[in-house]
Amino acid sequence: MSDKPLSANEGIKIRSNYLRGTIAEGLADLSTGSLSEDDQQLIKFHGSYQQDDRDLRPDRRKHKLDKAYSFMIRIRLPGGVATPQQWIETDRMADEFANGTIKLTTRQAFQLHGIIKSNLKRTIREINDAAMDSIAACGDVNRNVMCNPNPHLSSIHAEALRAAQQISDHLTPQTRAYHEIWLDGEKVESSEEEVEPIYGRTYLPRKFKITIAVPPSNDVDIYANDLSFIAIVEDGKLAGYNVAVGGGLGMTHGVEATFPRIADVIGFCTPEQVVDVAEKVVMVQRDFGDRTDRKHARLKYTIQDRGVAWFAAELNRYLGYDLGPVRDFVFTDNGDRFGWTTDERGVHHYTLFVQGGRVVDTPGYPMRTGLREIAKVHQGDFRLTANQNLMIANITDERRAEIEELLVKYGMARSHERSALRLASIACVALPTCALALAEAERYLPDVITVLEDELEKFGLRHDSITIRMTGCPNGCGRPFLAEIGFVGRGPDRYNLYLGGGHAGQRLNKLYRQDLDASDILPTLSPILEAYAKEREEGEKFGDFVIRRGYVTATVQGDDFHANIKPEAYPAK
Ligand code: SRM
Ligand code: SF4
Repeated sequence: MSDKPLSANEGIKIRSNYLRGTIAEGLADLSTGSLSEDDQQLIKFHGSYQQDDRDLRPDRRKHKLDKAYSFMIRIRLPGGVATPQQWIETDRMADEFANGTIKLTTRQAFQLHGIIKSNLKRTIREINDAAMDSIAACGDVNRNVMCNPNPHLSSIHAEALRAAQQISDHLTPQTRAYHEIWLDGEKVESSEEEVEPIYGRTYLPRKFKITIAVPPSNDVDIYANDLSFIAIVEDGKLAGYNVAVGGGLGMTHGVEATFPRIADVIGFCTPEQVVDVAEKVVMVQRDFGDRTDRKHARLKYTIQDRGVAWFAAELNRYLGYDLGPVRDFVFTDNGDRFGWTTDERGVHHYTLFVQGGRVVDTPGYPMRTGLREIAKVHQGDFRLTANQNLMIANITDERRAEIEELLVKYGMARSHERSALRLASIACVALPTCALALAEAERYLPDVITVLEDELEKFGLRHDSITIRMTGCPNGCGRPFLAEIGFVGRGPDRYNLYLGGGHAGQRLNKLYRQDLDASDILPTLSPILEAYAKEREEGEKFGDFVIRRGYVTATVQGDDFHANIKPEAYPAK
């Protein structure tokens, strides 16, 4: 046991009486738009963050006004599946309570932004009325479980989705606090009456993320997750899953003890063992994760410090049986397949490109209205992808023409006729809502891509898929450290450029240039893109090319992320 004091959040959890704190009282106090410091930590477990509009900060400061507080709600959708009715309800709430947009997140969830405190309870209640919830969408618990959003391309996808839903249900916190506070559920008098059999009173040391992938697609980016299951198909049947542990991307600029890390594949389990393995991985992390330092509390550090072999042995001990040997699998990419696809049953799916995951009407492109109209007639479902895009899924032969007509009417039918670079882009939310953003991302990456597109055209690379991701800070919400081209904010209009990520999301990238501003981006990237166009080998991906040609060295694992950076990466003093 460490003799270092526990982090402040541990005390908040202990005092909270299973996540209640004084949230109910805080909501009733309408003299302020904010909640107490402790309750701001606790509402994360209920799926909400207190934020403020950072665009308005300077003006409000000038006029000596409080910050413009509001709340973000993250709606959990295991495997990213939503019914048309749930889409319609979310869309309605976006107008009625939020800022008129829906954000499709990198973990297949909906986010609503800009909800004022007096509307928070009503919004969460209406989310639940629509058979969705926000519990455990954030906080030190297992979050939204991801899964390939193509559940019916084969029967394997359907089985994988079922497993994702089972894991999600099994790991949902048992506290009645959520029901009491938001849904006016009956009050439980004593905390002793309830138990969290998996988490215990202090939940996990930190957030926990799980995903399931069906190779060859790694669109859910398994290597960025605390725990992943990789479907292994043998003789056309699901034999089971490889188990990968210890991935995570967040780090802090200038603190080398923090680093992104890719998950290690440690064994194999049968479909019947999946939920048990998930539970026991969570328990090992519950018991051994570092509760003294939140910057060192994720499973990736537990595994990095104690070793993969230690973790595998401990997991086997918790399970009471051994995981099997890892089986062969291959990932080819981590992007989405856009436009129409038809599955083995002859059912159709349309994947729509949604820039930055923001569903909004803009002049000339009424995407949000179009999707609402589609939801009104659609008889299948919607699938959010982990790349912030949207699949209108399960469209029968008879219904396809009607959906197609609406796609055309609202300008969405050719959403995928864009450069392959843009289609392979992700941007995190960043400004103005994210409290941690150091720079723009969602509002800026589209412009960066526009500038780069002219170069791609010139070099004949328009149809070459190169993953490009931008985040406003190094927490990694847009998974920039797995991109072939990653921009990570360091300050207003200042980005670190990372190159060399694996095209299938299997390798971390490496710092190529620190502190680029808008005017540096094109001159820095253009010669590399030109060299790629002229000198690449047959089938060579951009991330592999920049390593072969020595622009950066390959990052082997997280502890090597800050090593072997070329001196020219740093601007001259
Ligand atoms: Fe994230 C914190 C947005 C996926 C790593 N993330 C935040 C907060 C809540 C900021 C905060 O703590 O105040 C951001 C809210 C912004 C806003 O205004 O909405 C935020 N994260 C997002 C989303 C919405 C980005 C997006 O544009 O899609 C994603 C929501 C996913 C979901 O539905 O659950 C999102 N965040 C991720 C991912 C990607 C993933 O999980 O595949 C990561 C990297 C993987 C990982 O966890 O290591 C990620 N977010 C973080 C971290 C760093 C964690 C760490 O271990 O260091 C933070 C900061 C923290 O936890 O202290 C963070
Ligand atoms: Fe905010 Fe940073 Fe996450 Fe972007 S990466 S959403 S700026 S915490």
